Amino acid sequence: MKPAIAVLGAVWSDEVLARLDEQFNCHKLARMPAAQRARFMETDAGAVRAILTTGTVGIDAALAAAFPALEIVSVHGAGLDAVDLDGLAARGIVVTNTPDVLTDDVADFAVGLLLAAVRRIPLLDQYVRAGHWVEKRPLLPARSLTGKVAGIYGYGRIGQAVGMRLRAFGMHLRYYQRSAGPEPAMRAASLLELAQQSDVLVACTPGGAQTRHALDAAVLAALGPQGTVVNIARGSVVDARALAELLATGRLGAAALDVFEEEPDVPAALLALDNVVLTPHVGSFTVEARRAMAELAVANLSAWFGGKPPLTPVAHPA
Ligand code: 8YV
Repeated sequence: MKPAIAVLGAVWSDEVLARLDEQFNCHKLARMPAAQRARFMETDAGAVRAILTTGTVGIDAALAAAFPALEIVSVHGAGLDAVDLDGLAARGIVVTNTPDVLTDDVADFAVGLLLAAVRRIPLLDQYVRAGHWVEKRPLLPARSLTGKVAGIYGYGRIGQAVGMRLRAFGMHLRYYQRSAGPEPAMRAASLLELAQQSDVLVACTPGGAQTRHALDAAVLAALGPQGTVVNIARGSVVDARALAELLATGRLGAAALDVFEEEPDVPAALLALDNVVLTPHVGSFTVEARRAMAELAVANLSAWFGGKPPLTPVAHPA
C-alpha cells in the first residue's frame, strides 16, 4: 500500500503532483474545497505519515497535532520559522528542507534589490513609461556602491553568497550574527554596531522569535539618511512601522523588501513611499531554483519511504 501523505501550499506544479501520486496516496489539501478539507481532517488525517509543505505555510503545533502518525515533514524552502521544530523533534518526527539549491538565486535577487533601491530603478522605469524622461532626471539622488560598506545580518549560506557578490562590486564587508561565523575579523559586536558601520544592510538571517523586529528603529536609524536596507529574510525581522517612519522623514535613505510580516499584505505606509522597492516574496523564484527545490523536497520523502536517510535533514538546534 502506498504511504499516505498530505501536501500543503500552492507551489506544487501538476507535474510534481502527478509524480507524487505515483509514489504516494497523496492528499492535496490546498486544492481541496474547505468542506472536503474539514472532512479529510476528521476522517483521514490519522493515516498520514508525511507532510510536504512550504517555507511560508509551514506546520504549526496545532496542525501537527492533527496528524498522530506523522513520521516526516518535508519543507519546500530554506526558512523554517513557520515550522514547529521543537514540537516535531519532541515527537521524533524528522524535518527536511531545501537549502543550497536556492542560495545563488536568492543572493542574486538581494543584489538586484539593492541596486534597484540605491539607483531607483523602478522609479526610473515609471518615469520613462510616463514620458517624464527630461524633467524628472535631476531629481534622482542615486548613490554609488563602490567603496561603501555592506553589512550582512545573518552570514549563513545566503548571507555569504550575497557577500561574495558585493565584494565583486568593490564593497567592504561586515556581518553580524549571534553565533561565531567565518572570517571573524569581519564580525561586528552587535547588530547596532553593524548598522553604525554600514552604508547598506542586507538581512539574510533566519526568521522566528529570536530575530523578530531585530531591525528596529535604533538599528535602522543608525544606517543614516544615505543608508539602504534590504530584506530577503523574513518580514518579521524588520519593524515595518519604524522603517516607514524613518523612510518618510528622510532619516533612512531607501529600502528594498521582498518579505513582509503579514504576507500578502503590505503596510499602507510603505506603499505610499517612493524610496522603497517592494516585491512579493520571490527571492527563490527562478525556474531552476523552484524546480530543484520541488525535486529535493520530494526526494527527501522518497528516500525516507525507501528506507534510506533523508537527503537534507534539519539538525534540531537542541
Ligand atoms: C519560498 C523561502 O518562496 O526558502 C525560503 O525560506 O522563503 C522561499 O524560497 C517559500 O518558502 C515557499 O516554499
